[in-house]
Amino acid sequence: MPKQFEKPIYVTRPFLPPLADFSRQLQEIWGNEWLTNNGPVLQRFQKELCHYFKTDNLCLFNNGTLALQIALQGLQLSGEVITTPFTFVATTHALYWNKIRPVFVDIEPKHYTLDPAKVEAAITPWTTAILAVHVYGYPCRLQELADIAQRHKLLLLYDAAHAFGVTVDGKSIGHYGDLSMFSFHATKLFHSIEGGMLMFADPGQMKGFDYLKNFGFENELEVVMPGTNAKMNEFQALMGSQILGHVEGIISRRQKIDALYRMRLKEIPGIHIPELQPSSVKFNYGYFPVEIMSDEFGLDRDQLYNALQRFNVFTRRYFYPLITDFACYRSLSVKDPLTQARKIAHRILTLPIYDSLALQDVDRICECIETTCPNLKDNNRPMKTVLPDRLHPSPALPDGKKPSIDLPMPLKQHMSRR
Ligand code: T4K
Repeated sequence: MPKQFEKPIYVTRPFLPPLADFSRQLQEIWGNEWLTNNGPVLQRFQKELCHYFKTDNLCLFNNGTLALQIALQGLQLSGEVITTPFTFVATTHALYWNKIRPVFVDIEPKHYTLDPAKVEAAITPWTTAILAVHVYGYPCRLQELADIAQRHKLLLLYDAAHAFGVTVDGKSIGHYGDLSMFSFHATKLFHSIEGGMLMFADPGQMKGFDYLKNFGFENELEVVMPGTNAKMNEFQALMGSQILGHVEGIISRRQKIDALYRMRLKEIPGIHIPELQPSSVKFNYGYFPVEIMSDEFGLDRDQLYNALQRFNVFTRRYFYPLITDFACYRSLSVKDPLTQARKIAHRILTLPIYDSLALQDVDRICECIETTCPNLKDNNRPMKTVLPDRLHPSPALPDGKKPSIDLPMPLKQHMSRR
C-alpha cells in the first residue's frame, strides 16, 4: 500500500519563473512608475506574443472570461450560438452576458470536442456563430467546422483557453477559425497570474477590442462606445513575458509526465486514456484526463476521486457536471440528448500534471490508483517502474527527499430576491 503524500498533490500547480529573474525585472516597473493602462511591459509582452504566434492580430486582457465576452460583443453577435456543454462555465457565461442563446450539442467520444454533424443539425435561421472549445488542448475538428461555418455563413470562434502552445500542421491553433480566446490563468501551463488573449483573422477587429477593454475611450475627451475595464496590468504582463521564455521546457517536461501516466495506467482495467494526437498536432500536455469505466475498474469515478483524496491526491472532475446541469442553466431547453457528453462527464477524471510534479510522484499516484482498483488482481499488478532520472527538483518532502434572450428561471428568481 503506497504511503499518503505528505503534502497535497493538486491537479495543477502554477509554473513560477526564478524569483531572482522576476525581482530583477520588477525594478523596471518601479522605475517606470507605470502599473497598468497599456504600459511598456505590456506593450513588450504583446510584441513577444505576436512573434510567438506569428501574427499582429492579438489583444491582451485581464482574464480569459472577459476576453471572450468582449469578443462576442465586438463581433456584435446575437441570436443563437452553437456550443458545447462539456467545458468550463465561463464559455457559456460569456454568451449569456451578451444575451446570446447557447444551443448545446453533443461532443465526439474520442477527444471530447464538438461533434460537427450535431453542429450542422442544430443550425437555425437565428444561428450566428459556432463557439467550439479545444477542451484539454485537443484540437476541434477544424476542417469540418470550417466547412460548416463557410457553408452556412457563420462565424467560427474557438475557446482555446487550454490550447496555448498547440500547433496543427505547423501553425498555432489560434490561426484556425475567425477568432480564438486563450486563458493565461495561473492554472494553465502558460500564465500571467490571470490574463487572457484574443487572436483573430480580421485586423479590423483590433480597434473595437481595444476600445471595449478600456471603457471605450478614444482619447481623454471622447468615449466612443460603452466599454468595460478588462486591461492586463504590468505585473501580469511581466509574469507572462518571463514564462514565455520557459514555455517549450514546460511542455516537454509535461510530455514526460503524460508518457509515464500512459505507460503505468494502461495495465489497469477500466482506465481509458484518450488517444495520442496525430503527428500533425504538436500537443501541449496541459491536462491528463482519463475515463473511469466503473464495471471494469470496480469503482466508479467518484469513488476513485474520493479514495485518492485519502492519499492526499486532489484530482478534479473537469468537466462535471455538464453546463446544462448547473442551476443557472437547467431551465434552458436543450434538444440534443447530449448522450456522449453525459456519459463522459460521469466518467472523466483529470489527474495531476504540472511542471514541478516529479516522475516519482506520478509513479506513486499510479500506485495509489492500482491499490484502489478492486479488479486489479495481485498477479496482474505491474512491476515497479524504473524511472528515468528526475526531471527536475520536486517540492521537498518531510523525509528529506526532493520529490438576446430571457434569463434562465433560477437566475431570474435569484436576481428578483436581491
Ligand atoms: N474557457 C475555458 C474552457 C476554461 O477552462 C476557462 C478557465 C475559461 C474559459 C476562463 O478563463 P479565465 O477567465 O479563468 O482566464 C480553474 C481556473 O480558475 C480556470 O481558469 C480554468 N478555466 C478552470 C478549468 O480551472 P478552478 O475553480 O478549478 O480553480 P481552483 O482555484 O480550484 O484551482 C485548481 C487547482 O489548482 C487547485 O486545487 C490548486 C491549484 N492552484 C490554483 C491556483 C489558483 C494552485 O496551486 N495555485 C493557484 O494559484 O478553476
